Amino acid sequence: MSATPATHAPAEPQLHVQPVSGAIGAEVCGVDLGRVDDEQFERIHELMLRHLVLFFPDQHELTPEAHVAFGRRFGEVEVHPFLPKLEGFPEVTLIESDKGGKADEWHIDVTFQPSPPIASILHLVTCPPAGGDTMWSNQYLAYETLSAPFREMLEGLTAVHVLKAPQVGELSAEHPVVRVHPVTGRRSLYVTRMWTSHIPQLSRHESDAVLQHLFEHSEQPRFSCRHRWSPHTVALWDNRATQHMAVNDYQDYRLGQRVTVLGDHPEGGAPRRPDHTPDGDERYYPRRVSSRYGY
Ligand SMILES: O=C(O)CCC(=O)C(=O)O
Repeated sequence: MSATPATHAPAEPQLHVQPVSGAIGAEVCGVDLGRVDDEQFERIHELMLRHLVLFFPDQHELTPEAHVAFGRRFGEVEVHPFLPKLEGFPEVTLIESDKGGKADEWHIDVTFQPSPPIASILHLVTCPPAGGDTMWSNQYLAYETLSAPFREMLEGLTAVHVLKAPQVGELSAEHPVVRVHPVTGRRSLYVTRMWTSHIPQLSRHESDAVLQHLFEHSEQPRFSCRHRWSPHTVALWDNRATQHMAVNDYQDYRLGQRVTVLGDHPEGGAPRRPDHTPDGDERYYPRRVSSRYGY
């Protein structure tokens, strides 16, 4: 009887993946984010592209160094222009409930910058006994469920995203209303209630009406998942094709530490110009500018 030769093929990474809704999100168990090997990283990256937000429970040992190192596997990590940071770790932004850290409006992270983050990694260190959940919404689905004529109308339009904050004055950037994901090639809606002020190719009234419709459309529960936190769960999301918001229904202390990854310049279809020229009495001015905290 001949002996079966030992096989030295690398083991399949033992990740257990469980989708958390029909639209977006999966829980991933069986990995220590402080010790991710190349093979596990490739699998996590692929899962992020597929599910858009991943939840890694029980990351009790995740140090700030390891959190930043995990972020660096995706690309250069951001130092946020002004949000509070963990002492000694400028790349770790603090989301602290008793210091205004309640991001309770739908948003895409940092779109008021020309190059917004591609991904965010949030380590929930302390959470209230109940409440303080976070929701994510799938912006591929939001785009794909618009009617064909409406999608056609949006093609090539841009939107201006504005932050006004005492620490930095005004920051703004212009991005396509519909962007094309650089890896998957899929189109997604890329406007967001917290930051998007106007569509410069439309009149003010048209822009307000179109944006209001897009905000309401993109925030629907049918595109979303809602995550109930336990301490030391880490969420990783693709900031190019999602929006998120934290539900502000609690009073107890809540602390998150976030690392965000740079490396993107949102691209859409061929731009449609020129910008709208105001005529008569109609003053084109973006009516809705945000003065929120700066996520
Ligand atoms: O606190 C949360 O759950 C979400 C925080 C947030 O919106 C962000 O990190 O951009």
